[in-house]
Amino acid sequence: MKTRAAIAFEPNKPLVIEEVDLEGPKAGEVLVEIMATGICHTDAYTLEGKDSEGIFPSILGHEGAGVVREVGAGVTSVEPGDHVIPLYTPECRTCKTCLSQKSNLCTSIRATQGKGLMPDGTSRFSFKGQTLHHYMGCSTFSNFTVMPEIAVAKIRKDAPFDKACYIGCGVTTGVGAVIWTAGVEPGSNVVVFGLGGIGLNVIQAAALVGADKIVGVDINPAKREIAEKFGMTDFVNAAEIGASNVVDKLVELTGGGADYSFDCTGNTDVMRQALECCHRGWGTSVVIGVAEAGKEISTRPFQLVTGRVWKGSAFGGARGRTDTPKIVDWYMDKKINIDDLITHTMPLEKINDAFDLMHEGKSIRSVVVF
Ligand code: NAD
Ligand code: AHE
Ligand code: ZN
Repeated sequence: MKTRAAIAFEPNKPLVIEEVDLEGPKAGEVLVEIMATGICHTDAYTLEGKDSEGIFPSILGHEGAGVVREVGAGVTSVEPGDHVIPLYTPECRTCKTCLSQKSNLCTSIRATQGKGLMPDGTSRFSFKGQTLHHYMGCSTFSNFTVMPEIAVAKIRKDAPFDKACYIGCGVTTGVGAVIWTAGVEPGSNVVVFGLGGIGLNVIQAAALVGADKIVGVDINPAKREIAEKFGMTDFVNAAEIGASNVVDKLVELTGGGADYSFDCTGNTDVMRQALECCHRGWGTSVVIGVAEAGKEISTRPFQLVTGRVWKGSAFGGARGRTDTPKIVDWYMDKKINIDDLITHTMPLEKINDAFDLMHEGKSIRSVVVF
């Protein structure tokens, strides 16, 4: 079939909207009509050539929602007409990791996914005879995409696509990091670095679980107002006070250090600040931000010897098919606010504007509606 898609032909060039060719689903796969997709900073990072797994040409996008239109042989868990969220972290429920229940990082198709291919080692997308690669197993910047059955979460049909798509990455990543990765307890002092599409979800989840102080750190003061609306109690403008003063300021504000901190910037210097602002003896820092290829984190080992814990979180630690539908319920039950974080919606033809708005610090989330 033909489908409209935004193609990333090469790094640092605008996406190009074209009619591309899409092969139908093979055994264990489903054809999904993407109704809406968010644009996450990770899409921008890959488009900028910063992702060591970035492949061109490809169809980016990993934050979608849509409808199953066709299923391949042997598919049993979904059927045409089901509403789904594509999962870049699938849940096969049979691999060592899924069975361990210790992590959400299902390994069953990770190798081919990282090469921009379906589990059988081929791509379903092409343009004028040239292979186009899949991205994070999703490629939601296409009106239709093919996904492995284990990589779609079936969700309720009354959830609006233009909001539910954000649960495909940003909402689940931020909320899940607080609830599942960190396990933030009521009364905790929390510090959040980067008040964007992820950080604001960390803030709303910290408020939801009853955190005491929720300190937000950003270099863009325009983020302050919305962060306060989502539960931030204190704001630190890192650009104003200077990077070298950030840790001292946060230790002072939290009365000795954060119980939990979260990096939602992808900047490795900020990751260090996030660890070092944690309370001696127990403070835990969660790396959510994705750093550029070749970057490394560092700190004095003494920071860990004295009890601080450094950990990371992918997709908020959420088990895709099990947990994502729950987050949709929380949204529909008004326990979490998604509407106010979606600052811009646009047709596919305007998708490059979403990247500009993100880089200019003018959007929280942009959503393309097909
Ligand atoms: P965003 O662009 O919406 O927000 C980033 C924010 O960080 C902005 O408000 C920006 O002003 C702020 N910032 C930049 N430099 C800073 C600094 N030095 N100090 C403080 N704040 C600073 O991006 P997003 O969509 O929220 O994504 C945030 C990060 O999370 C990205 O690295 C993205 O790739 C990553 N991410 C990771 C996962 C995961 O599963 N681990 C999932 C989604 C996104
Ligand atoms: N491909 C990069 C790493 C990118 C990365 O860490 N991705 C996150 C999700 S970001 C969503 O916006 C993730 O889930 N990672 C786990 C995984 O298995 O990819 C690199 O460094 O090679
Ligand atoms: Zn993302």
